[in-house]
Amino acid sequence: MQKHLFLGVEAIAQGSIDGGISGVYAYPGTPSTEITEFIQENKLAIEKGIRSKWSANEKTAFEAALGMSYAGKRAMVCMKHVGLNVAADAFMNSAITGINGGMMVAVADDPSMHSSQNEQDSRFYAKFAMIPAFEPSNQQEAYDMAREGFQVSEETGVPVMLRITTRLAHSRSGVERNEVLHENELKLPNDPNQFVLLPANARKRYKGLLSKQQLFEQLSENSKYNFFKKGAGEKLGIIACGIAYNYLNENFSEKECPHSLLKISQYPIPVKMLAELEASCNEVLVLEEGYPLVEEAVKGIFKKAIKVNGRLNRALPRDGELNADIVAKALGRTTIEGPVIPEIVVNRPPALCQGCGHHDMFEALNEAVSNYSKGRVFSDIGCYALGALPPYKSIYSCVDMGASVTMAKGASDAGLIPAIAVIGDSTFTHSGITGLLDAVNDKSNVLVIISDNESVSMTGGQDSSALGKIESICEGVGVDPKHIRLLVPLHKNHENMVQVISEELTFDGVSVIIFRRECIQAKAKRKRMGKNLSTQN
Ligand SMILES: Cc1ncc(C[n+]2csc(CCOP(=O)(O)OP(=O)(O)O)c2C)c(N)n1
Ligand code: SF4
Repeated sequence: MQKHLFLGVEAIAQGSIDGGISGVYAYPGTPSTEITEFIQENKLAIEKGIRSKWSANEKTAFEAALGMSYAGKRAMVCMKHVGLNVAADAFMNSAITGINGGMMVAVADDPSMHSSQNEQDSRFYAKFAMIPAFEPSNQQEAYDMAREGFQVSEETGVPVMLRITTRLAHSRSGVERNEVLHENELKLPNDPNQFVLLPANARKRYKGLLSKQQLFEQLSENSKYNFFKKGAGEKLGIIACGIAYNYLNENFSEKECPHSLLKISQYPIPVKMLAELEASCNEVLVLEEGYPLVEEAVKGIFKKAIKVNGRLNRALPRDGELNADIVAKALGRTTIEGPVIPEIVVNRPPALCQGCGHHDMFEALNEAVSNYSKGRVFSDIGCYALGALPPYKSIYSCVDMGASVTMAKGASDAGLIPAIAVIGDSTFTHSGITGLLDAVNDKSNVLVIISDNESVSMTGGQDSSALGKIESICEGVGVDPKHIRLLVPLHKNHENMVQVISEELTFDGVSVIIFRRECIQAKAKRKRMGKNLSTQN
């Protein structure tokens, strides 16, 4: 059969199309973005009319997917790991409502924080919500799990999680496709109260979720993605989860792994298989990408005193990604070190593109705030967060999406004057609007700068939900139209920009300055694709 050379994210996208989804809902975030982009551009998905536009944030995406599932159809929701924090309320409750059409939560974690604020491990969320989770060890498994996961969701009655990490998301391997499954027909839930989480009903449904835990364990014990294999050696047993199984195999490509091995790619942990491993060795090494979830759990499950090696006892580094060499070292095998990097080759920090409007904005902002001491500009997450680095060093916070507005508001409440927020257009509609509403309701003394480059640039120039709507949103939440100012961030406008910022800094109340100029990278991409900016959304 013909093989396709798919990235992990593409394998998930193709698997979900072949698995019969009627819609994908997502907000961009590395390393998950290309799952949705693949579906948006895929010929079969377009022919089938699979719904695939970007959502305003991960919570709206999650709830829309749950709504599609309510209507009986199969739906996937995709996000990066921190996006699951935003969707967490809906996510936790969806385990209790359960699903109607199959629902998959595809989450991409970013250990080593290549492009993230933290390296949290989404498997904990699956455990927290008490739902089954899949963790592929390669691209073929990613495809198969995405294709079959909707059926598992329908059989168990709960959403299932598909968790990947950066290397699997962004590396390629051959994938064999399977037959394309039909989409579900529209069908309402049999129980009209299923999705009504009023306390009396929620209590009943929660007991139902608890009673399914045994079934989830059985599915893990019988999963084709999990297995136990007894090795020749008596001493060491290995537990390899997800992509760590691949790293282990890389170490034994020339011969069989001599150790007893438990591969885990479906959770909850298969406890019976774990008992077989326990019986076969007297020391265990746990290889898992992310936090020590399995490592902590097995200590409470093993019946005999058995030494557990892993991240907690530093047999492996406590943080960051694993790789084949790290695994080799933990196994006491020799590794071949590459050449030492000469001192002249230094890491270059990321920088704003030449010609980016953010340069002009920070130059004007720095000049306008130069009369005040440092530490008064709160930023958000987007390309403009690079304003924390030289040469601008303009901003003093970057915490989570939307936090610029609310942190500036809190600092202003504490008496910090002036308190300034810098937020991008996409982040503003993701979670800045409600913070602005708080500031308006409290008559806080804040200046909110919205850097509107008319795209979601940091993640590759996706369409922004904010396009053409920012002024009316600000007015709608109650900002005085006299204090909603529009500027074009160009060098020739520098004096005027400094003047407008200085004026608004003297205003005691909520003011908004919109810096509007399209991101030059997004503009080039849009032109290549023959798209018109005004018709994007
Ligand atoms: C909860 C969450 N979701 C997604 C991301 C990934 N992400 C980082 S910045 C960003 C959007 C930035 O867009 P915008 O605010 O318009 O700024 P720009 O990069 O265009 O300047 C996204 C989606 C994230 N860090 N956190
Ligand atoms: S991608 Fe766009 S917004 Fe980001 S730095 Fe480059 S030009 Fe600026």
